[in-house]
Amino acid sequence: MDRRPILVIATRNPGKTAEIRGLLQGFAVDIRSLTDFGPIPEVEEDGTTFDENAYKKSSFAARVLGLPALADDSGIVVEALDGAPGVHSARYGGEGLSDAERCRKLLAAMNGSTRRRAVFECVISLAVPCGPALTYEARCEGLLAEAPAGVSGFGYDPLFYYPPLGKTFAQMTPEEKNRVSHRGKALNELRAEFGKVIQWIRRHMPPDDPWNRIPDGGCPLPCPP
Ligand code: ITT
Repeated sequence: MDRRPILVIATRNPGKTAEIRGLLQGFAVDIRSLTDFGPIPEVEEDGTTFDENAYKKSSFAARVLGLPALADDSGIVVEALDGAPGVHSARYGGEGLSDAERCRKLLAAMNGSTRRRAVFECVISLAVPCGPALTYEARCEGLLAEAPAGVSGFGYDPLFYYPPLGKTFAQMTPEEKNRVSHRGKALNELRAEFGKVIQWIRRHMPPDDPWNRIPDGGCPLPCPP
């Protein structure tokens, strides 16, 4: 039986799950996603900031499952649209649209504007069942392309042109995107202090929890490359 401590990735977005799993690879932690636990009620993401929504998702999952949970709230903030879609990125244009339809909707809203600056923002919240949470946040600045380009990634990746590499997120390999993206940067901060994060989780979990059976001293888990 796997006795490694469990960390839940509290997202229903498969694109995010894949990226977060990739970024947390190499740690001796059993990473589970919400789909590993059967039906769990959905949290209403009615916060006005990425921060609020990230905490809502992580603390809800941690409380319901009794396990440390990591959530991501993110979105694309477009200057010419006064910050839209922002926290509403996942449902921009209405429920039930595909990623491609949302991209088309965003391009149509830009109506040929020459102001193309856009920022991807991400807040990662890691909560324990008794309530407290750690927060990491990062952003990535770029431009909205005039037309979709590339097939990798998810969401608005085909529209997000990153000038330093001369391509959209959807034209990058996962490794390239992770090095520069909002999510990659936020999770790299977490990775950089993973030893401390583990100590923090341990203090908030019961003494007999697998998190508290990690040996004491130094970085208690194998560090990623
Ligand atoms: P969860 O709440 O279950 O995590 P979600 O997709 O609803 O999934 P958000 O509320 O955080 O997540 O919405 C984020 C949306 O922003 C996401 O659905 C994409 O449309 C977009 N987005 C965020 N990060 C992105 C990225 O790296 N590439 C492309 N689009 C991204």
